[in-house]
Amino acid sequence: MAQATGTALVYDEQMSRYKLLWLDPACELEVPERLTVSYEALVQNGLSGRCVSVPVREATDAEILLAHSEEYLEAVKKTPYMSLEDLMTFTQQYGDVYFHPNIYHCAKLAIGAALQLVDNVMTGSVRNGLALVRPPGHHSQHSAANGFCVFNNVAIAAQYAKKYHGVKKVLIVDWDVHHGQGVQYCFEDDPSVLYFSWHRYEHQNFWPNLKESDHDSVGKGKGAGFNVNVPWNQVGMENSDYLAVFFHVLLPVAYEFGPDLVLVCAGFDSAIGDPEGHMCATPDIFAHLTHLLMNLAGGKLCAVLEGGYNLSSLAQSVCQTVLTLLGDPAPRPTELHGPCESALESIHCVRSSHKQYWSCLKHAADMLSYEPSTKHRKVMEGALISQNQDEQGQKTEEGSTTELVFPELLQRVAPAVRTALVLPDAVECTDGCAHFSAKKAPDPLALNRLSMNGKESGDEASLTALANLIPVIEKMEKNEIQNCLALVPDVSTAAATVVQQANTSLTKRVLVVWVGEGPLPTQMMGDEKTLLVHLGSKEQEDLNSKYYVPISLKKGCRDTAGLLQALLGVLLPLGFQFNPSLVLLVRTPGGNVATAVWQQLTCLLQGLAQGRTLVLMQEKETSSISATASCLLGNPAPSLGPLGAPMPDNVEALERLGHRLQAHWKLLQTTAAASRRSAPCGYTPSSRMKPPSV
Ligand code: FKS
Ligand code: ZN
Repeated sequence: MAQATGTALVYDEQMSRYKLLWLDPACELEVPERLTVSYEALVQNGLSGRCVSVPVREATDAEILLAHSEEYLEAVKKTPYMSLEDLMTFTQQYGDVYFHPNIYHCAKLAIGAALQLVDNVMTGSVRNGLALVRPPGHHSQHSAANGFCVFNNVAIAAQYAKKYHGVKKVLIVDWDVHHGQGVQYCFEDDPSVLYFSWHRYEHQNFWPNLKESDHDSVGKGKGAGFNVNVPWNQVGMENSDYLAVFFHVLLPVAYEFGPDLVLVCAGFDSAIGDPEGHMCATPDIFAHLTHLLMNLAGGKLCAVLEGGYNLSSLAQSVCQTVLTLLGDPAPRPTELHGPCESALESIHCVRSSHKQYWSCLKHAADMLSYEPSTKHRKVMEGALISQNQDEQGQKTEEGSTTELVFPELLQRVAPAVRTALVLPDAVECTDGCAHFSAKKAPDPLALNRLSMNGKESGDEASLTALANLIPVIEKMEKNEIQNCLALVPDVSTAAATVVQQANTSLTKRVLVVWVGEGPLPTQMMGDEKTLLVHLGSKEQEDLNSKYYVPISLKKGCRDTAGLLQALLGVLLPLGFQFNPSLVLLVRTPGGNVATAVWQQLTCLLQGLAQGRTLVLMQEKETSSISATASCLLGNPAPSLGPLGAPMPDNVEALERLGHRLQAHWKLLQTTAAASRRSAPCGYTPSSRMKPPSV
């Protein structure tokens, strides 16, 4: 089947036609404007116009019964005919939810929207998409409404995908700030659905206050290991904390699982300014979270709205998600300080709880952290509304609806040319790329600069290839070209030239990812403007440099699972923290990396430097041109399928490397300073106590 393209937007204004009809402080946040404001923002930013508009439909009884009981469905069916008084009484049997005469209709549309999205993605009429729905779904259970949710939209979508599209494995990523206990209950003993959720927990002091939301609820029976809970025990979590969980928990497990479809419980109450979440991650983090999930399942990703109560934060987060689904480059992540102590505790605990189920975590938490940090974080001042809460985490004073207004959406302008190709004479051009012919006489200015850098000795062909790279880099810097694939006679010289050229400006920082064996250009061993990560098999002497990171793997790049672990657990955290303005991906001849893994590498690295990636390959490697160009053009990497176990030596080596480097690169940390190996999950009673209120 041809590569699916396009992003679906499933929305109907009808779902804004119900609201809270009585006074209830627990429910007053869930307003119709959540939906209309999100959609308006997509329209205003020209994003709805770039999406494929897919109509909603009502779910059928049979579809609702995929996750709910007949008794419950029959009870909800009666709500459109109830008096206000009866609705209130009906509502009272459930927690933190309200009914309205029109909510049953909307709830059927919300499921129907999710199912329409699944249909379109599974049949290949679009690549991915977002369903903007109300009511949300992830708290609702077999026979109960809960937490603004009537029917479990995403749980039903997962069952539906399995039943009607033959999907074998579904990954559900719940980035809403609340625990989707309804989804957890639905799939607890089902190994075909991997449920991941992070959530504000505060040692069970935050709603829904469940023991089973903790990291040690890993699933039951055959489903053991397929439920991953990351409890946040403090508020104020930032971009670094979210990314650290993706790099060290979710992504390794998700890649090992190898889903056929990714569903996202896309709640945006985990963003800054939200009156429920009290977190500090910025809306642009959702561009990265989305991007990081887009190369699983061959790109088949369906996001379904859950929570989000600060209307401007919500609208921006929705736009960032859709921009990324559409393939626009993600903005450079803002200042990442590394995860806080409390997040590290959570990461450590969840990795420990899951180490027996996942090869990628087998050696997790074997080592103690060497670099004790005493850092404490307070919720960003002035950015949040009232922090006054009682023991149950309920607000104790008015003002909860204070709106924090954000500046305009971060502009993300995609360059006119997505992918430039610099190829030797005889090589065919790939569709959709702009061709910068190497046979064209090079710009004399560029040639001149090269000879000033002492490159006059090379033969004419290699000089020409080099000279053609320079205008491409300049155009990338000017945002006229996003990325480039160049085949050159000698990758080593070309890489050195590019680094030199890029470093001419004071602000430029280059991440060089060197795949395969040397020779590494000697003038390029890393400095504060050049971070060099070398993925190869040769045992490297420990140079102890912060900016030269040799990752040597036994069997080199042929240990697919090991290489992927290096990519997710080391290279990406380093890259995000280094925050380059250009990524230079170099593949040496005979690097022996499988095409599918190479594509993952190429795709995932585009989350950095606003997607400014320059790939250098040896000119004979023409067979990899189309696979590489496809990734640079924004197509998802093909699914690797479930991964086997990485070679034990490699897992251990990576764990060791991470520990060696984490003093400098805090995003590599996976363990809190205070942790000890002995205790159940490594924590002393005192560190388990509720933190003082902020
Ligand atoms: C008010 C307490 C409110 C209920 C919170 C429900 C959260 C719902 C949600 C969903 F995605 F489902 F909408 N407690 N201080 O955001 O998870
Ligand atoms: Zn929520």
